[in-house]
Amino acid sequence: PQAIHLKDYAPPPYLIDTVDLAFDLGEDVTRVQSKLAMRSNPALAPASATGGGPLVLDGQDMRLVSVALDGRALDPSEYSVGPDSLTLPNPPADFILEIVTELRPQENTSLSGLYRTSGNFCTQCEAEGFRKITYFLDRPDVMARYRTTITADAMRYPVMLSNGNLVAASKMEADGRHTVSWEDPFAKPSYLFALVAGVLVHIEDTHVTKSGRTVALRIYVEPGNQDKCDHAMASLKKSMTWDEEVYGLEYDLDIFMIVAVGDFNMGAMENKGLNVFNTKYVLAKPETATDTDFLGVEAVVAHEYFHNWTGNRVTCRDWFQLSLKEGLTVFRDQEFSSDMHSRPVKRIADVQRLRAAQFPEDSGPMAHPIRPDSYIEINNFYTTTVYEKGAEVVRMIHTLLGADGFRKGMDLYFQRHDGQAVTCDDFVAAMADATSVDLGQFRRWYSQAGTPELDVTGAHDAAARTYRLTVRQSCPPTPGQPVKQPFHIPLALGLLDPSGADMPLRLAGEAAPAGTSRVLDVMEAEQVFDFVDVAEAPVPSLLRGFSAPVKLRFPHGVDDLTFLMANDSDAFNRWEAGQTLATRLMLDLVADRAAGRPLELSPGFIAAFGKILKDPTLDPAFAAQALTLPSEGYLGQQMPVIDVDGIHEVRAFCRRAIATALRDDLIATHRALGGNEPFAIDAAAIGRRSLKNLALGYLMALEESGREGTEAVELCVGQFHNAHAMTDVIAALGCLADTDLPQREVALRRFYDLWKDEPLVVDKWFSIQAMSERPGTLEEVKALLGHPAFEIRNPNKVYALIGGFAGGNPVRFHDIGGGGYRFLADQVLTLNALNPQVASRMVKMFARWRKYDPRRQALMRAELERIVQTPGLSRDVFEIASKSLE
Ligand code: B3K
Ligand code: ZN
Repeated sequence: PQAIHLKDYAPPPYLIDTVDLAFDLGEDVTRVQSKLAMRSNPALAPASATGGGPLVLDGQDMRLVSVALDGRALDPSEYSVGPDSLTLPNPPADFILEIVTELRPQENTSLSGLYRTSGNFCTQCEAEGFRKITYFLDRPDVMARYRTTITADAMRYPVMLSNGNLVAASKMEADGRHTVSWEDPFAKPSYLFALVAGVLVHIEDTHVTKSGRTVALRIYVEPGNQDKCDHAMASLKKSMTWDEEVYGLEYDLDIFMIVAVGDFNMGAMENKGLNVFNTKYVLAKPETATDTDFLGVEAVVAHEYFHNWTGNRVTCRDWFQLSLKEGLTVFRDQEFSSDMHSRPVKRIADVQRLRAAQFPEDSGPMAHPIRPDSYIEINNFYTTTVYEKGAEVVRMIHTLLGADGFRKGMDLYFQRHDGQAVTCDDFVAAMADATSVDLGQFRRWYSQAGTPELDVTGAHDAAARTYRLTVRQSCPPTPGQPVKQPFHIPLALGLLDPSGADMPLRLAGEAAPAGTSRVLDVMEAEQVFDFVDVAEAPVPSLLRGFSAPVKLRFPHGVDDLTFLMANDSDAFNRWEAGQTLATRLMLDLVADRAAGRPLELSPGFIAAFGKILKDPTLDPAFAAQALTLPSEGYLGQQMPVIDVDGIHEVRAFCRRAIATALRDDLIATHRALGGNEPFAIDAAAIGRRSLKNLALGYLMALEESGREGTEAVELCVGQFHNAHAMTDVIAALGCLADTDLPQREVALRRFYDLWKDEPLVVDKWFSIQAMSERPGTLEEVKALLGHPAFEIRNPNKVYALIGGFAGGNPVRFHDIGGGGYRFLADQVLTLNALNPQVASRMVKMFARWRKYDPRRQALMRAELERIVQTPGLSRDVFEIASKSLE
């Protein structure tokens, strides 16, 4: 397979002004007629009678039936068809092209293009699925106006939807079929096209925009799911209001539709006026969805809605610019969720996610800049780097410009580029031009991969009353980028005086202090910042709010970290200080264990935990985050060679030590928060549930310790059987799943029996078993592949069972016997033939094989080699597996 490079970008030789599509949906064959109004691209050369040279249309996995140019049917000698293209050697400057193709959606297991889900028809066109529907210039810089006509059996497909507004609908004809037409007045790239047809029910609401237009809002689901749509609808309405208030952006069509489907490769898709969602991000009611699910629905509904402006009205010139829409839209959905709930709690969750997934990607074989330079398969670049690090880059611009400056930049961006397909450079230029902030050096964030590292030291001079911070930045090499230029890093900080208060901050040369928390511009490889009027040695609070996606090192002592945990005015850094302390202590214990020394957890650390647990003034949601030990994955990242078993054992040891010491407080916390209060999905109620379930988790760490554990097991089993909210049920079931108690099987069986008709709940049942730390988990996972509820063609099932095991169960997946690796490779090869995008997500779990000990390295490497050598590999899997081996 060939790599595609950003530097080779060339504008399209032809443009398409309008697209008329007619779908005839059939059980066996679906026929698509496409009528394109085309002309040679005037931006390229003065229009000539001979047109713009050869026209190469993208297309694959279809049968071409006919081609006509300006009404004349072409003879097959007048064009050529390849496996992924249709070429007309020399069309005129201006013409109508009519193409008829035939597809078999029922055989399309890739879930890209037109496919079937639960008997319904559905499309997914981003990034390159439209070319599986008809021959087209399937690239985002070709924007056209679409009219879509759909004909199908009226009984089987009573609902037929496409982008834009409904312009015509027929009654059932004599042949039992009916027809509808939709028209989208906004020019869009082909990746935003959508069609849905089938048996669907909907709930409906309206939103009145700030300027007074009424928009119809509809959420379509399969019959039986109407009772799980209210939260998605409420989230949509909040998103629409938020975008009006914060960015002045209104919705632009008369109707906005969401359709939830059970078979979907990712979370959701922002098709113009017709978002298609994975059911996971629509369906939610307290009995079936956890708090995490509710928050996920809200965030993804908002994300897809926000794309209407950041992605659809202004789209990407090419797929290298993906972060233009994704980084910006993730930033917007993060800010929305922060405004809806608790800002620090959301920030902590987002940073945890970045560290858990993006930092490893950025230091592994697949590391790439947020604007990649090349790809083999674009679907492999919908990464946490493009999305989450992309959002961090936008957040840094927001920090550098301030909220008002950022808004001015957004206004200018839309003023300049509405209706266009543009680049990341265009976005940065709008931000800089609107505010005259120099973002020249900042642009390196778009071109350089890798997580920068900041080494900071501080020196107080009591006589001179100064405090000098020395900041050194570096960035490790990444594939193709051995040497990096310094980044422009916004470093937010404060200095705490011995009482714990923020000191006024005045840099040498400044006339007066400017605030107590400020942002330094770190631009050089090494830079000093001199603060004056610093009477006593301060404790610095650095990178407040995680102001840049970097790794920060500062030689804080244990006392300083404990002090920051208790006093920092920046909530994120209070949490961070605790995590830094815990990480340090736990890594020391891993070393102790490796050296055969006995393990002991610092009593001071346990006491600090106890203080947080008992502090009635703390937000319970924040307390739950502060009392969560760094994950096994995060600890592993801090080691040169990941000690899989050592980390697992030490983390379990620390949980037991904390639970033993704080047992009574944990029980009290669980009891105080444990009543079956009426369910609410606000930040306060979510926070109380998370602290309660954190306490339960710790208590269940005592389960093996005889009498002490009995009460914990009773609490847990009681919660499992009596709780109404899925959050509480799942928390208890998750604890039981790690045990060998007889109640484990009882609970798992009961849970399945209760919920076997709710696929999303069954997914939870699969993933809880896949993530069990019990030694026999791999065998259970293999057996579950044969369970009647498991379906390898359904991405959610694969992510729950196979992904849950390989991605969420480090100690069992990385078992030294290699059985976990063999299992994953087998599944990758099965999936490769069915659904390359899903297969590729699974094979990524091998990418960091070099971080392990020689024995595990050899085992993983052998599996990657077996995969690469398999004939018929998709580009998706080939790219990840081969780059992982490089
Ligand atoms: N834009 C889609 C992702 C499409 C992924 C294609 N492989 C969802 C989103 O980011 O909103
Ligand atoms: Zn997106």
